[in-house]
Amino acid sequence: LLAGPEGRKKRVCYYYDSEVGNYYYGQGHPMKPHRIRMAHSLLVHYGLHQKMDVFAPTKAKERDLCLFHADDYVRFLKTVTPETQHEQIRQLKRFNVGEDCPVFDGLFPFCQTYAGGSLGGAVRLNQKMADIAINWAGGLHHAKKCEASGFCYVNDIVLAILELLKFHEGRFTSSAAGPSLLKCQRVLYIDIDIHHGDGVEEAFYTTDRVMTVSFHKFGDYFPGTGDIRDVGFEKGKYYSLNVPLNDGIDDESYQCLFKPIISKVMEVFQPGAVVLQCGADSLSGDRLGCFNLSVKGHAECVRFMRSFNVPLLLVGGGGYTMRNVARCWCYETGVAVGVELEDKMPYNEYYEYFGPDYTLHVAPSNMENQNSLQYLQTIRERLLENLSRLQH
Ligand code: TV7
Ligand code: CA
Ligand code: ZN
Repeated sequence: LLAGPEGRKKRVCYYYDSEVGNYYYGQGHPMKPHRIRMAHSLLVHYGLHQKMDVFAPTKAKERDLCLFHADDYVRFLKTVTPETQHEQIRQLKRFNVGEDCPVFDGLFPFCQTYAGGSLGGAVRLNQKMADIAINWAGGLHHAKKCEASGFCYVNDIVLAILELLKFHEGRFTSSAAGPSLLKCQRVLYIDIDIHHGDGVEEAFYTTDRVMTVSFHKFGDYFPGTGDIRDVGFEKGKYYSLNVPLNDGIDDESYQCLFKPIISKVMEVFQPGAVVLQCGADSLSGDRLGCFNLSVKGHAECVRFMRSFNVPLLLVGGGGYTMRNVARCWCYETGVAVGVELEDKMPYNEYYEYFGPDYTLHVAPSNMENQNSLQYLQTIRERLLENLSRLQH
């Protein structure tokens, strides 16, 4: 069979827990797990569940989480409750649990659930039972080894990458003794959330087995890291890539960086698997974000990564205007399975959220794009130059 422009048909597996939408960070908090349930409802009403293997994630065990996180931090997450947190002020401070990362009812099972989805997806890709795995509840990229940060408690992405590294081999290289079958296991991580993927970058900053690439707003914006000059350290030098952006970036400007940079990365790094964090706070009109991407522009990153025919794990992340998050992840699920969804929405449980238009796509705004052509060209050249330094 000839592959069309969308490439070969893919076996897609999808992880969704029917409880995830009930977890609640607290009044006024912008992070709302309910958006995962909205996205699920929408994609089910589009019939996408019939085109994938749908799984309820197995909750990650304490010892799974400890493959990256410190034992005492995981123990704290497991035992702290909204009622008893006041007796542990020192611990709360130490683990950065408070305003951005509050203690709420069911915090630990929430962590186990979203980490379980990403881990389950990684295992399934390793078993070669799927080409693409999806966990929209995952993508919590700020969590550190012994610290919560930016709405994230455990780093499901780091855990999934560690799992993928167990199996995925990329290209073969030649040893000094002549050509031999030396295994080079490499995973590529790409992060299109508007925030810098600092937790994942930090975890793999000194290794050449994981390349991290984050596109983010940079300058007076959380978490403050992700300078273009931060390229990795020691063995990891040039294996971290940061693409700092200004307000108002649109689809065209974004893709004129994403495509050439990622093409070069795929060519020189040749990963055995790719993890794409699809944070939807880079969409136009996000409550916390300030970019101007359309759902199609955002999803173009998914379409592009899918075209390489390398095992692909899609995770969620940020996204604070719930109706647009649901639109985005529903449409991207369609891209993964290879169907183009009708703009007119089917009726669904959350239909009233999508008024007055009830369409999947919404027009980006007329906000100014503060990324000049000159700026885009300059950073593209600098990043491609860094990439040329790790060739061979
Ligand atoms: C992946 N921005 C996570 C992005 C994490 C951003 C921040 C808030 C925020 C928190 C609230 C709240 C908020 C309206 C927005 C320096 C501070 C300022 C806490 C009030 N409303 C992801 C994290 C970022 C909490 N944090 O990448 C409770 O905005 O800028 C900061 C830090 C100190 C703490 N304060 C905010 O998208 C998932 N927080 C309302 C209630
Ligand atoms: Ca990012
Ligand atoms: Zn974000």
